[in-house]
Amino acid sequence: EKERVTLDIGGMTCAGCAATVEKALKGTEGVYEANVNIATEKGTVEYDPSILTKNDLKKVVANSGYEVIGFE
Ligand code: 9UX
Repeated sequence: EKERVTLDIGGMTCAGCAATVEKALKGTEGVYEANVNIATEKGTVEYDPSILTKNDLKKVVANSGYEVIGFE
């Protein structure tokens, strides 16, 4: 199973922040691929919904120091 979601991320101010969030997402079990863009302040994530929920992704972002403002 593979699902794709776009996260609206708040609190990132430079490319380093985006890299931190991306690394946290990529290192999470159940995440296949993650890309975080500082310019758009969005992240796209491909994940297995039988392992992770969207709310779990939100927690991963929060634990890395940033905030998911919404899902698209
Ligand atoms: Mo850039 Mo983000 O130096 O905390 S990594 S602002």
